[in-house]
Amino acid sequence: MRTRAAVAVQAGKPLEVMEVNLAGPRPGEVLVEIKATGICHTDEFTLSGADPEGLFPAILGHEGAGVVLDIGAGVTSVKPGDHVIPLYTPECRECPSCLSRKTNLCTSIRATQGQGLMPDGTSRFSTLDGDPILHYMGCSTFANHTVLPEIALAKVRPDAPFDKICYIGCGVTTGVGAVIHTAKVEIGATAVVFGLGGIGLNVIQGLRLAGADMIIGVDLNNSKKAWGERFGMTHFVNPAEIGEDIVPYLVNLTKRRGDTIGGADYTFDCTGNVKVMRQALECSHRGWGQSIVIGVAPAGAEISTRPFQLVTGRVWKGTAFGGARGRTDVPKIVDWYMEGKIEIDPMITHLLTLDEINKGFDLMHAGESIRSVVVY
Ligand code: NAD
Ligand code: AHE
Ligand code: ZN
Repeated sequence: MRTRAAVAVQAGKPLEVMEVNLAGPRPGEVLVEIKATGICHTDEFTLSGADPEGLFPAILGHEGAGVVLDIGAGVTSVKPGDHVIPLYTPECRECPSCLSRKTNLCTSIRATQGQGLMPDGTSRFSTLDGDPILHYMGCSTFANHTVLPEIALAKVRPDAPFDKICYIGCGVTTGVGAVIHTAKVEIGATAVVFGLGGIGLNVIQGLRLAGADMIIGVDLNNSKKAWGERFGMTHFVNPAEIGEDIVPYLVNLTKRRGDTIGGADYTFDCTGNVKVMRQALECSHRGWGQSIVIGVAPAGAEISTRPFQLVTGRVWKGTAFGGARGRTDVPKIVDWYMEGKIEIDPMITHLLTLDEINKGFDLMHAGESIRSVVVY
């Protein structure tokens, strides 16, 4: 079949909206009509050329929601008409990683996914001239129709709106999940969130859900203060305006109830900046502070700190997709949204057509959007 897609032809160039060929689902695969897709900072990261795994030409996008149109041989868990969210972290429930119960990082198709290919080593997308176009993160939601492995689809309730739940395909699950699955934040905790964008605000609403007492947001953009407060932030700090080093400032701010050491119980990097990752670790509490790396850093970037920071009990952790097991946890997060336990609507600041998709990247660069969503 033919479908319309925004193709990343070359690193650093705007996406090109065009008709492309899409081959039907092979065994174990599913054809999905994408109804809506968010634009995540990671799409921008790959398009910019900073992603060591970035390949071109490719159809980016990994934060979608849609409807199953057709299934390949052997597919049993979804059928035409089902509403689904694509999963860049699949859940096969059979590989050593899934069976370990220690990680959400299913490894069954990661190698081909990183090469922009389906598990059989081929692409379903091609130009109208027949040249292959690569998949991206196994999802390619910047195409109106896409093919995914069955294990990379979460079946969700049919009454949930596509233009909101697409955000659960990455940002919401990553932010809320980092709090609940990765950090396992407890009632009464203190926390610092660096970067109040599409991910950081979801960390903040996850902290509110978990019952944290003190939720400090850190951002260079003062317009993020009101955004953070909207979702439960209790204190805002702009590092450019405090006139001192951010680490001792935050350590002092978190001294409470007779604790003269200071430091947050949990800190989260949602910037992708390795200097910020170090600040986040070093402002976590001596003896037990946990610092969670969510941001994705460019090729060649490295983190550093004095080993003494770890010797004295701070823990540096990372999280992908908020530690969520997609087919198990994503339908539950959709339920939380539909039951009003978490908010999504106010964070979707811009609705765009596919033809306007590059505007979504411009809004992100200008710091004007939280989430732009393309509706097909
Ligand atoms: P975003 O652009 O919406 O937000 C980033 C925020 O960080 C902005 O508000 C910006 O002003 C702020 N910021 C930038 N530099 C800063 C600094 N030095 N100090 C304080 N604040 C600073 O991006 P997003 O969509 O929220 O994504 C955030 C990061 O998370 C990206 O690196 C993205 O690739 C990554 N990400 C990771 C996962 C995962 O599974 N680990 C999932 C999704 C996104
Ligand atoms: N390809 C990059 C890393 C990109 C990355 O870390 N991706 C996150 C999801 S970001 C979603 O917005 C992730 O899930 N990583 C785990 C994985 O297996 O890719 C690089 O540096 O090579
Ligand atoms: Zn993402």
